[in-house]
Amino acid sequence: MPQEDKQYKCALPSLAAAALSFTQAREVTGEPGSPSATTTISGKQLPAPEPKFGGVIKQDALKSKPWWAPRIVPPKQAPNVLLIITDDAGFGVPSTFGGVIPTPTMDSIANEGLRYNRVFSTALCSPTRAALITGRNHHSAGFGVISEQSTGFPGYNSIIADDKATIGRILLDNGYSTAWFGKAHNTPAFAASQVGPFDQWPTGMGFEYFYGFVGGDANQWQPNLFRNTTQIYPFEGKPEWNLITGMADDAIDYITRIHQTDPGKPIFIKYAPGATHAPHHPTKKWVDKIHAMHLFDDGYNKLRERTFENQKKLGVIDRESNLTPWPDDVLKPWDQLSAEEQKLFIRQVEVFAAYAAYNDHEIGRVIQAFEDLGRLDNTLIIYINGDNGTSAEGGPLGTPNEVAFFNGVNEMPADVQMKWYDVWGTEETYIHMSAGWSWAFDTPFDWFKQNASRLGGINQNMVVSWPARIKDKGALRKQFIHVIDVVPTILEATGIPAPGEVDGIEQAPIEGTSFLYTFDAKNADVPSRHKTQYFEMMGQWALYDEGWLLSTKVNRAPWEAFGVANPDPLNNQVFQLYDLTTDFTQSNDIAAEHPDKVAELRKKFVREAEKYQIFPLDASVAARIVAPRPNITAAAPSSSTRTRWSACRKAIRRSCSTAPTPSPPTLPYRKVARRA
Ligand SMILES: [Ca+2]
Repeated sequence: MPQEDKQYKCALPSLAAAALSFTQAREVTGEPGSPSATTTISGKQLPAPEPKFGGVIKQDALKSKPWWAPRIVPPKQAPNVLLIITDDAGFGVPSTFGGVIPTPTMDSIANEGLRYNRVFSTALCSPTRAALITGRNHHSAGFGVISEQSTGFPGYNSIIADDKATIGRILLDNGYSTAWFGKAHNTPAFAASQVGPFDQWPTGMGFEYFYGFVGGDANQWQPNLFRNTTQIYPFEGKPEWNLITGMADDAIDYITRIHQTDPGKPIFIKYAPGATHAPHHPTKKWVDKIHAMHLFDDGYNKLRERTFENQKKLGVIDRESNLTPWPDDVLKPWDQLSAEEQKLFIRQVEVFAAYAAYNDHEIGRVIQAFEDLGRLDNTLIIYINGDNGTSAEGGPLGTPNEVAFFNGVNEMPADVQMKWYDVWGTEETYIHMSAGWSWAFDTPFDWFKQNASRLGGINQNMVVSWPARIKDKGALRKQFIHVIDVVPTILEATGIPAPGEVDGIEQAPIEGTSFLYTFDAKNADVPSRHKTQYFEMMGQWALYDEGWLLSTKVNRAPWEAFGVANPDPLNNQVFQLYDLTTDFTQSNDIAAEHPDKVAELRKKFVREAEKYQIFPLDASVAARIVAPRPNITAAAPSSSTRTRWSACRKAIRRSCSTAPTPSPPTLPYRKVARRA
């Protein structure tokens, strides 16, 4: 037990001097030993060690003196923190950054605070989210890829090790209320059932309350929904029910409940809606509203040009930027599509846009709850658009059933898809849109989700507000920021240190860099403090270093997941080099002019790879989905009384990756699930 944590309860004179310096930093209120006393903690050791009893114990209570340990509270003025991250949305989606889809909530946060145009993800869902909650790189946190592709290496096993406690745990042990709403994609697939273990469910990672789904995506009409670790079915008998609204309602309830019980207690919420990951499931009201706006009638090439012009006008990209060219060899230009394809694709994108707009609206209701309770002024809101670029996993044609992609079916012709035209977005579909739209939603960049070497896969955007602290309202920040920087920023904002030890386990260093300095107008244009960053996803990689970006050339489209993988992803690459300080859109490859820089950055990538457990590199995609991994039933004796469905129907619903694999029953799936 470190001495610093003993001091506030220790009466021994020999320790008094040593304790003094820490006492000064600690905020204590109330009479020590009284039931109402509070204290902050040093935070170096979590949980804070039990204080020594400071009263007097005799054989008789009348002659004894009671003593209560002080309640642990965060530093005075520590803000509420609302951390919002949406799913599968590229730079050109929100209106806040020049997109055509109305996102007034994000606009208003930008106007009340700051917008950031160089915020980077890892190119994929749970890797970004592991980095976001731990402040460590995704391979460091065991999430080189999603858990559904996990392999038995420290960088890829989808296990967040005990030496990397999450921001939820740190804030909880420092006196915050902590909650997580929406997508939980950092639970290993092999722990996502009712036998657990639950240490890597949100409630096991420092979030006192969880309301959401476990896995990569969810049917928003009938989700695999949990409250803490108990599955719930609030949608039964309510055909209008939708998770986007359901989770906003539940978050508002939660905030209100905490506030009414203890108005002084700061709240930390991770808010992670399923939108806009497939399936796109907005309400009809929002589909009708977007349809009436006719935003997409002239096709995806025009959408791209219009978005680019908006971005320049708004000043959210450099005005001298070049628009990256349309990939005619990958995606058919709009005017070469058949009339039927155009009709179908417009329907696809309107439902996607409705989903994005609906989601932003519901996020606005959660923010309003802070305002209604008078708590918005001291609330730090971090709203990140997308955990990766827009998804192209629907392939060039889109699909009425995303799961078809996971099974290698990604070319369903338009005339077949038209059978779902009228029900697109309802519970009868599990949809994805044409990749042409996805490309346009990543404007001004190219490529998509999964592409870790292209800005279309990794360059997100973000807005941040904190009325009590950020005064440079409506301004833009261009510093390089990565999702690993969010944890150290929250810690600096709250005045809480990164712990050296949690549950007796020494903690690995935080790898991100706080961007709190960018909150001040005087630092608007200072160079980024985050100097170097690697990117790696399924064998495609890049290295950012003080404005330079070394990229491996894209060698497969995201929907081509079933081919032969590159056997030597470290060396068997075409290298491209960009100067992002003058080339905002990564459109001018200068590798041929700077061979020394290319060589230097390649070496640097190897050093980063060794440091952050990126090796062994693996370029396979689908092959890893079926790789052997721990299984909740692997050690169990085979039993004729258990079927695939009885093992998973309640716990997993539509994603039964952890279940044994005998033949499924002949009953239609939904009937089996409903009957259970
Ligand atoms: Ca995602």
